Amino acid sequence: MADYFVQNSVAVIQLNNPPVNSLGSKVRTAIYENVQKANRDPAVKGVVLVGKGRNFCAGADIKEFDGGNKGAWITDIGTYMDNMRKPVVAAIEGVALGGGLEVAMFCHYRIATSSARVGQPEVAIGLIPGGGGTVRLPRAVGLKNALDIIVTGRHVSAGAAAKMGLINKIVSGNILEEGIKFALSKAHIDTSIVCLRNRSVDIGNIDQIAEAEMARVKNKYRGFMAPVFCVKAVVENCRLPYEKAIDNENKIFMDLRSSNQSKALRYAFFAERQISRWELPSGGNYKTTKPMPVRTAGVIGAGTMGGGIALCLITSGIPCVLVEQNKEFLDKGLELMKSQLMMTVKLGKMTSDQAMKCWDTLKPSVLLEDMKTVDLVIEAVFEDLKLKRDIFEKLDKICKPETLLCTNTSTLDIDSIATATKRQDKVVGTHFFAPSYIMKLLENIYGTHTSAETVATVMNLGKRIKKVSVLVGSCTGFVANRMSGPYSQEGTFCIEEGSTPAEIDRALKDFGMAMGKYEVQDLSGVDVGYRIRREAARKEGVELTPETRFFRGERNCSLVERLVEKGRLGKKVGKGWYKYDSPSGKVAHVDPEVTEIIEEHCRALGIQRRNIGIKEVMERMQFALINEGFKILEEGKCRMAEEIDVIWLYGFAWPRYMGGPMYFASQVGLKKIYERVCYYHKKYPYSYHWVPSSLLAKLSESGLPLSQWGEAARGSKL
Ligand code: 3H9
Repeated sequence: MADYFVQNSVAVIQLNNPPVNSLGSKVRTAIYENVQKANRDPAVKGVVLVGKGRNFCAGADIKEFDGGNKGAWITDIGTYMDNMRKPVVAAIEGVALGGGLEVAMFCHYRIATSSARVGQPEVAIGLIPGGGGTVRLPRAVGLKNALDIIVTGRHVSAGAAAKMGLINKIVSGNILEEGIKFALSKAHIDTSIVCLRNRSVDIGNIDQIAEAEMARVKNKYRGFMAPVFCVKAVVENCRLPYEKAIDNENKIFMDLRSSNQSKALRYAFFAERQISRWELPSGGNYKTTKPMPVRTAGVIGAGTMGGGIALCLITSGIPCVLVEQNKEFLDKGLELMKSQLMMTVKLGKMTSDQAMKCWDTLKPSVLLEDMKTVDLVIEAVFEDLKLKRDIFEKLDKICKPETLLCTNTSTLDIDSIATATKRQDKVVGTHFFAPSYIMKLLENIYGTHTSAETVATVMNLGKRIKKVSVLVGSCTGFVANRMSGPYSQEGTFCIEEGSTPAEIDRALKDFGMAMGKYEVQDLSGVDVGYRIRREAARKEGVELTPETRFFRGERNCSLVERLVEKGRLGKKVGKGWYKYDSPSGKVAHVDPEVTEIIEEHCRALGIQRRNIGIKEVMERMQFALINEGFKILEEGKCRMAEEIDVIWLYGFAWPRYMGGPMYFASQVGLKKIYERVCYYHKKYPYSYHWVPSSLLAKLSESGLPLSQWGEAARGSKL
């Protein structure tokens, strides 16, 4: 857990808890015991704390938070070190985060390599620093810097930390050797002078700073508890004597640790890591399969999706050929891409020099033949099966035999596209979310013949272009859009039955969603889903109209048709579910005309509107999508509930402090959800999404935890 040896009269305590040297109880105890041992040994002149492997320490072992406290508590180690007269040096390589940075702040000195990063990221898992961070960091870097680091949880480079006074020296040699040298050089200096505990904080205009920061945080992190408590703790602790401040921090930390928000955020932290452990039902997994090298890539379609994808590639160092059908469309796409890239520069995420260099790696073209040398192509054209098949057939002939052919379809079956080629093993879905340059989610979809190597390559590509990649099986709408269907439909049925778009949007935002369902629909275009459904119906010889109550024997959501026919296509025309001052207007105003359209629609169809409570609306929207989530697990389209949750966190901005819809279901209780799904199924037999999932039925009786739902779906637990 922590190795101990003496070198050149310096005791070395080397944290040894792979993979990231987290501070589990055994590590804490080992540090405490070894520091005491070094202090007792008269031959030891100084102490170096260092990490084994790539990192100093990633903080507390988050997995231990669900149990009680065992072993030495971290601040006791700090108090002991504060009283040591031998210099203790933290020698930081990799990361010193959370409790890791706190341990480093117990030390009298901190040295680091230039690539090292430090930070207090506890806020991301619903906590405040709990090992003295809110007390010592302001003493090291001042109140304002400490607030920034603790509230944002951001990683700070060693260089920036040195400028703030948190790191005493940046070193370039071997970190352990440098640590020993540094400790010996400080052996004769009084440690009490440099001990952070003994420093005071300048609290000059603390009231003003606190008030401004609290207002900013409440607005920016709406719904999140931890950022508010971070401000509260730092400000209070700057005013309290050291011991009292530590007690205050400990109390807040413990309260947050047992809060539902922190539990959900900790779940999300591990869920995000678990989803990279993909496995194909046909064999092959993340451990056994190597990705193919992707040196160059191609994108077909320079529209908003294609252009955004091409930007993701070039800004991640992957040269890209971008093909459009004609020069006019290409130029239009390039214009938009350029403005997005300039925005990245304006936001300080890259220099204009770097942006120019990226731009030079883009090769715009109107010739599909220019795809002949690339390693991977992503097709991002209009959602039309015939068009996509046609492109894939051509690509199959043009591209190198080993080139992967990816489709950015959001709904179409992968096999139906793959069969247009003679390389079905190299065809895969890569579903980006709009706007594709910004949204973090990448839903990768395997078809019947997609090889493990192809999957490994797109999962790895996702990582390279800084997306969160989730692997799912092919079905209509895949996971994201398939689940969002019942959610949207139930909302709109509830409007027909008596609710309003504004009422629903308010409730969703109160729940924590970043935007309301109808605000989102206005933004993406009310007509988008309508056109897809209308086209599908036409192919079956059905003309969808606002009067169509049933389609394929199922209750049809025809209110949307009514809106589209009245020209309310969304924000792009200044009116949809809401009205806007202009297509670029920020504020969505409730429009009495929409109320009239809804009422007229209900009269025409004989729908009796009633006083529908918002509780029922939320239950119907959320339980319908959860029921669909269980069907997805049941059909093996996902391997674990965590995959569904990550898709909702990143694709639909589900509030992270609610974990995701499946985690939310585990908190509500599956028995209750199953009963309500059965109730609505009886009440609305023509809405197929209310047919209860058989997996949900079984799990509602089993009491199995969420982590085992995937296995249960595969039949090994129930
Ligand atoms: C805290 O410190 C509270 C204190 O104030 C008070 C008490 C002392 N615990 O992300 P990766 C695992 S709260 C347990 O894939 P990377 C992770 O699950 C803590 N496990 O690698 C994964 O396991 P697996 C504050 C942890 O190189 C493996 O390590 N600290 C922890 O992309 C590799 O992780 C944080 O919040 C942990 N603390 O990124 C830091 N950290 O292989 C959280 C990682 O089984 N950690 N694991 O899936 C991180 O930000 C990143 O993991 C890190 C490495 C940057 C360290």
